[in-house]
Amino acid sequence: MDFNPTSEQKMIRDAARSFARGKILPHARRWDIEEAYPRELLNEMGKLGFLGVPVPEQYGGAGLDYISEAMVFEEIGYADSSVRTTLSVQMSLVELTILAWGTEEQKKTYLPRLCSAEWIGCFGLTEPGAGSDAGNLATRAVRQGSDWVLNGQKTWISNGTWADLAVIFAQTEPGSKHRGMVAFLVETKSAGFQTQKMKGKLGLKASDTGELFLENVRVPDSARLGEVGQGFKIAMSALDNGRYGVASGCVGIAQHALDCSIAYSKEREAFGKPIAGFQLMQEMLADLYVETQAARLLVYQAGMAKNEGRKSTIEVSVCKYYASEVAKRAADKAIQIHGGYGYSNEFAPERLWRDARVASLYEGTSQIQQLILGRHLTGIQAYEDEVRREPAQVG
Ligand code: COS
Repeated sequence: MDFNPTSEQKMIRDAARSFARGKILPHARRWDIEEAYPRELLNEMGKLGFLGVPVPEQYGGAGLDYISEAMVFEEIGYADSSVRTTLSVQMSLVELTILAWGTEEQKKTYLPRLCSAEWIGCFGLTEPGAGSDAGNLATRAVRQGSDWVLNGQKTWISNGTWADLAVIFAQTEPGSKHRGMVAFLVETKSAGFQTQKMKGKLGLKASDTGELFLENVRVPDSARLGEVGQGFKIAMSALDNGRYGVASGCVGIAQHALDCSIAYSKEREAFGKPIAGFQLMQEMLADLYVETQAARLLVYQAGMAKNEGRKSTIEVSVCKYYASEVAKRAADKAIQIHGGYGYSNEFAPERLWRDARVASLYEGTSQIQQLILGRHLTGIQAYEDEVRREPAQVG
């Protein structure tokens, strides 16, 4: 076990840090207020290799390891979780899913475009009536000759209105639950494919979130990802990557909360002294530091499993659960340390707090992670009706 980053990992981390602190952080507050960031930012990140970190070079990626990927997510997430969310969906949920399940043709066609940000991808699993219960899809896929016809609606889709390519999950046999699920790579310019922006989010305001509407969208059988009946497994294995990205981004939120709290507490005076010297402040800073570092190490533990090519579901659930809860607590503590100023968008903690909130909802709630871990520890499957009582998903 070695906790020291390799020279390659250091290089990509430093490049991501300098890009994030120079080109994202100074604008994050404005983008949050304007509820958008410039699409061209992604092209710049594509050129630097941040959009295809673990994708092999032959498909246009950077060919690096999963710890490097986590470091990029942490650095971008430190600056702006909206931008990190775009990156997570693009890299973890779309590219890595095509890499794992796609045909050679699909990999060659789509991965270089996605790694360079020429194309944007989204992940169409969540529906108005299916969030945590991801096997309960209403979107239908019906075979017609050599084509498939897709009908349905997806909601809370990150990158939804920007996307050129959507991974769409659908049901082939209603009533068969996850056994009849199938996945497709659907180009969003296809006839019958429409999107609509979702507004009014608490956080991640600058990120693109949309609804997808599929009305008689016809795709060839060659657009199918994996086999009919493998859709649920594809979705779950994709989430093993997606949740890892969310957890890494949460470490970035927590680190930002810690850094700005240290800086503020050394500057701000009360009772004639910098508040950093008061022990109750130091207690909060110490907790922030320990929890951030613990979350980071749990992310690296999952990254090591991924680097070794092992199934990482458990390690990923552990770090997603912990890091997303830590990010919320850290942002909350940062507000407390900043006092009244923490309640204003003039300072970072307010945005960190709003952005952190979604992390224990999307890509599997904290309760879903507990359920996965509970099953793992006891060997007992949760009761079906318990799964259905989960709150609605954001994804
Ligand atoms: N990787 C590969 N396959 C997996 C898997 C994983 N991580 N997790 C489950 N599977 C497979 C199982 O092996 C099983 O296969 P068989 O039918 O061949 O035995 C199948 O998928 C069904 O698994 P399971 O019985 O565990 O499914 P459940 O319906 O009980 O669902 C939960 C399990 C609740 C954990 C799952 O539905 C889930 O993660 N829900 C949350 C979805 C989510 O995160 N949504 C967020 C929006 S998407 S951005």
